[in-house]
Amino acid sequence: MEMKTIMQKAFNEQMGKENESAYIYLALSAQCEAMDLKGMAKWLRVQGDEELEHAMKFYTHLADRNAKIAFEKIDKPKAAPNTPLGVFEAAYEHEKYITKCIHELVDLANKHNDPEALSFLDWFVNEQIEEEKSTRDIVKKLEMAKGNISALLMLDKMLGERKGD
Ligand code: OFO
Repeated sequence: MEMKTIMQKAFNEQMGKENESAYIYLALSAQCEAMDLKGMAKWLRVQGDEELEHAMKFYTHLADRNAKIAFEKIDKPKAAPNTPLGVFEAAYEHEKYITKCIHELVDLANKHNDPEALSFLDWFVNEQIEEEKSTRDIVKKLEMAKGNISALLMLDKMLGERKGD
């Protein structure tokens, strides 16, 4: 089914937000590198790579439906917080924002009767549950580790085991 212009625009905007997410995660990763928390830096870098994959899912959906592909301007990431807890709180807040964006896309697809977009967005609805959970879990662990260097270093080691480049 041909994609309505309003849906094309919304999908392109979300592709931009996913690319922006990759940029944000890379900035958070760089902050962890600066704090010598290499495991956390790796976890965030791998997450940034996943965000690029999310962007490409939108790109492919647009391309497969012969829709117009347009690129958004990506702003410079905000200065990252200077504590590990602050970094992961920022990640969690960002994921909550992305979940809201995905839910708005679902509402739009419903309103404009686009079953193909709805079926595509299902994956993202579930993925966001996972994305919120993983960042929230790290925030909780960091809160528990507050002031305890060995706990922080153990968590850093554990997060560095995340598979990815
Ligand atoms: Fe982090 O899920 Fe995409 O943006």
